[in-house]
Amino acid sequence: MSTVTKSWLGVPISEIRGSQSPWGAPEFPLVVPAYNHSVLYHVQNGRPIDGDRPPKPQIGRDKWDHEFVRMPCSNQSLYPFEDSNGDCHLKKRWEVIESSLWKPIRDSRELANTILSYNTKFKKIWKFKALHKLFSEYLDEEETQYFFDVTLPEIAKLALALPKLIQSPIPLLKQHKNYSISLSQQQIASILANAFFCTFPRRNTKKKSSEYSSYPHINFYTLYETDGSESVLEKLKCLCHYFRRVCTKVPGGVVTWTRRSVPPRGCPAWGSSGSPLSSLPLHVDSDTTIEDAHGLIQVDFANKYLGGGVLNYGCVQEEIRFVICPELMVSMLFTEVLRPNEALLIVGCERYSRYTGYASTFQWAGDYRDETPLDSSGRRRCAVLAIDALPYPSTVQEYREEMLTRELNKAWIGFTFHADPESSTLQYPGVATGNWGCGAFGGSPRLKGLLQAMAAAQAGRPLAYFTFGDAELRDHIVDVYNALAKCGVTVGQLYRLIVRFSKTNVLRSDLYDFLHQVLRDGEVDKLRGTQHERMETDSTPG
Ligand code: AR6
Repeated sequence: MSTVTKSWLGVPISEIRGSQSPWGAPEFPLVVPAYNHSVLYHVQNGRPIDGDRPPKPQIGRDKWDHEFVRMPCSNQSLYPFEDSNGDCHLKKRWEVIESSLWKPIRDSRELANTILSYNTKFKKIWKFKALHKLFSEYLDEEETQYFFDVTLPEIAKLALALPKLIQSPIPLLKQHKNYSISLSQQQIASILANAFFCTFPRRNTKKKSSEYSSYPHINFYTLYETDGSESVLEKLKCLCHYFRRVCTKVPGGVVTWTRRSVPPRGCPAWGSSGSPLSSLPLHVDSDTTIEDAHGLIQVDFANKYLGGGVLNYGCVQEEIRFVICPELMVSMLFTEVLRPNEALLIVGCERYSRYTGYASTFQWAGDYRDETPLDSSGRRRCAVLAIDALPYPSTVQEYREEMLTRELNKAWIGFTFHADPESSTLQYPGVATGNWGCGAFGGSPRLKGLLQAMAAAQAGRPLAYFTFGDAELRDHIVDVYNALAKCGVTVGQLYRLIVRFSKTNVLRSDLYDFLHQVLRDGEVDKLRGTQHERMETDSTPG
């Protein structure tokens, strides 16, 4: 008889989703054009999109200012070009892009020259090392041939279709804004084709004084400029695969981006929160990855500059997610750097690639057919929540009270997306997360696990925590959570216990040992007293 050991503890995943099926939870709000929602395609009397044929573009007028993405095809996009006498003239850049992309491109040298033909300032700077390495050393000859013969001409067509496919301006998702943008997958493909050919104006510099210094990179040149380490080349394979797929059959769905910004006074007073931890359905799994937690709100361990190092050397959770689901990369076109009290939710992206490995061992592992159903607005029922933790050079810093509050607020702002703050019942779907801030950012999973559980309990959202292969962490999180829940500990009490730990014990003992000890000593009863006093003081009129 074989013994099957399960990889999870806590409640079954169906309790996190709110149903047996991954798709049983309520849908997110429909796509409806509004003062706070720009829909770049035509929505016909709210008619649902079937997902088979791409919707038509919304008609509008180009805007060339600080509120909107400056488009490469704008009539106002001018660029200095030298004539044969060496004199400089301003020319419409799109005309140059058009004439360059219509010409055949037979190898990576010609591709590099094409890109430089409308980025002339970088002629002596950009070397395209990774691009050359990919096509002349890494891929086999047949694959390279297929790319230049078949895929690349289609990517060029897709890029050149931009003015036809996007006819109304794309607003920037600026700081302090609560705003949504919806684009069709076809529009997204055209944007990414332009990013591939590095056509977006004013996006090739990161100087502090430059217009887009507070936005991520979008033109792919930063990736081409790396030294072409294996993980970079594998990321490029994922991106080429995406183009092969969308060029073969244009996807017909749509994707919505929503930025949420909550002023600090709108965040919970953590020290006096009376939400019981026992109200939180918690599922902890050591084997599954976040992207496979279908139907849940999947956390992206983000950089405040969305995408992090995806167009560079980065190859951890966020970057991998972005290359297997490249539609997420469009966030980088319009999302200004996230503030501490902001989060971004992306609903509807499709996954195109499989992968193996992680970081330096990351590899593209072939095509992925995404079977996620569409919602009534034509979006895949996949929600990716970008929240950025802070990087911590030391444990002591991570435990500082303002840092604890910062991370709690950040997680809570993300977890309460589209939640009903008045509702006392659980809000579905739940959240799928894990060691947020604990890899590249150096945080501690034992602390971040509890902080995210507190934010979820406060938000009324069930939580699935994926420990990424760490069975011991899984067991410890569940042990400490069960002990806290059994003693009726509230979010506020736990917050104060962590603050106490941070003031005395951080360098000497372990947070979970400390909490177990406190519970054994019956100190929670004393805390109950202080919480009562504190709540009374909070409500005493000044
Ligand atoms: N599913 C579940 N857990 C995962 C997965 C996954 N697919 N991938 C990784 N983990 P990290 P951070 C676990 O370093 O510390 C990027 O450059 C694994 O235990 O990606 O928040 C961003 O752009 C891993 O060690 O997130 C930011 O700049 C841990 O999650 C920065 O990294 C943390 O993954 C964010 O760093």
